[in-house]
Amino acid sequence: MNPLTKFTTDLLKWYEQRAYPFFNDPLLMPSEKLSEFARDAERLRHSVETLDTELVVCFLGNSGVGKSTLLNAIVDGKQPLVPSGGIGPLTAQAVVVRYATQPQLKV
Ligand SMILES: Nc1nc2c(ncn2[C@@H]2O[C@H](COP(=O)(O)OP(=O)(O)O)[C@@H](O)[C@H]2O)c(=O)[nH]1
Ligand SMILES: [Mg+2]
Repeated sequence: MNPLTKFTTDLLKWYEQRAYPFFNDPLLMPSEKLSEFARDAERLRHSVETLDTELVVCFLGNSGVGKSTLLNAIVDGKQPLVPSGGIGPLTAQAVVVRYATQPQLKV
């Protein structure tokens, strides 16, 4: 489980087991506020479920507009991931870049 998923899951558990029972008292918390918390918790639960699913981002554009440069800067910034700045299309084929614990190249 990634650290953010664990943190959020723990937070939700704390909310359900500790905070909600405490605040579920009209003298302490107006019911509209409690409903707002319930909506926030539901949104957070949904985010946790989708956190580990792959998010596909597509870079499209004419040759030489800076797609590869941008991708390299976003992913690492030090080591180039895809070639950039040459003459003509360098990555004319569709290239898929994915996170992996070990560097690898599949053709
Ligand atoms: N001035 C400027 N040049 C850029 C920028 N991004 C990329 N370049 C240059 O544009 C050229 C082509 O970039 P590249 O990333 O290979 O383009 P791609 O064909 O879209 O992947 C390279 O010489 C880059 O240095 C930018 O934001 N500003
Ligand atoms: Mg390119």
